[in-house]
Amino acid sequence: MLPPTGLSNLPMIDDKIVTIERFLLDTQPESATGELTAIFYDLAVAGKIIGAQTRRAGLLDMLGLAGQTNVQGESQQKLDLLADEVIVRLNDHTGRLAAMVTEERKDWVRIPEGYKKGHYVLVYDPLDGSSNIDTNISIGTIFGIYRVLDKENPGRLEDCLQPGRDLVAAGYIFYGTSTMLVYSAGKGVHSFTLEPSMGEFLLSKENIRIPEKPAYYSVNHSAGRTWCKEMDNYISWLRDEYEPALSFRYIGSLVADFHRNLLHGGVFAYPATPAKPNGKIRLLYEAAPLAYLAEQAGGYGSDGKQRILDIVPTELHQRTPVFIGNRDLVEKAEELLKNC
Ligand code: FDP
Repeated sequence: MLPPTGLSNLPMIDDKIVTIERFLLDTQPESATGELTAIFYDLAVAGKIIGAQTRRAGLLDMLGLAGQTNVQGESQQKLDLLADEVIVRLNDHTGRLAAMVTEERKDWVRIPEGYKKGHYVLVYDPLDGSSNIDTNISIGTIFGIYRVLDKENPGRLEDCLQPGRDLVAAGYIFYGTSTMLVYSAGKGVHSFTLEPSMGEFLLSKENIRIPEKPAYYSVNHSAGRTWCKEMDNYISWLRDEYEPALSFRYIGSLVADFHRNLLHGGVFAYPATPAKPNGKIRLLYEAAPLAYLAEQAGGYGSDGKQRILDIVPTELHQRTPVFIGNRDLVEKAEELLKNC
């Protein structure tokens, strides 16, 4: 049955319009305190603010470099700093978090004096793919949420250095042709699309599964001249042997590449090279949350030798090679790269 006129342009599931707030409340376990749900809701608000600023960036002279470099020595874009500030200011006083780790700050973020510490830790990359901002390419915010290790003594470095297998939830907010929030709290992957005139995230896909037949492989081919020969073999296998034939797509904006491969099937690879022995992608707030989402959607994430979710971080800003996507495509990387 066609929905009544005027509703046909709203995302609906089984003829129902479901807001993110409704979905979060309806799907939280009975025993839940509501703390995690509230963190999600604040992240959705952050997504609305960052999405709005991203769209206005060209008008407001927010594009371009802010004249500083972050902890990885990369130039910080003005929007990176703004996105980071939005997330900290929305979350540091709510009493739900005990610590935050962000790509933009060298040390982990403490809860300011005078505010209660909560039981969760938020790790995030406020604006991933930011080297693409100036050219109007889709970018995103990636996040992961952990429980503190000791509720009696919350907010320590150890709380921040947990392996991805202990994530309570993870997701990303994607600033593309529309703004989308995609998350999992351990029971499937769900996406919400921002209805811009109402400012509401509406459920657009429930229980996303990576299609069994993948469509794409994504890697920066220009790094190929320095790959080990096993990596060359892997790429040849993807390009020349895999059936059905895969198409090559690489945006160079991780959330955008991951999102496309999640919906259409495929693998995103950022391998090690002699110049970048640990690749480029950060373990804590990029690789682990996306590997968690991939596994929740029936896929897999590996560093080429082991499951990404089993890597215990020793540093906040540690990098890792990544292969994330359909399980068979990622397992083939592990098989071929054993001796790389
Ligand atoms: P960016 O430097 O623009 O922030 O992790 C950072 C990242 O982008 C990813 O979003 C992206 O997948 C990757 O780097 C692109 O790196 P290359 O330009 O080396 O391919």
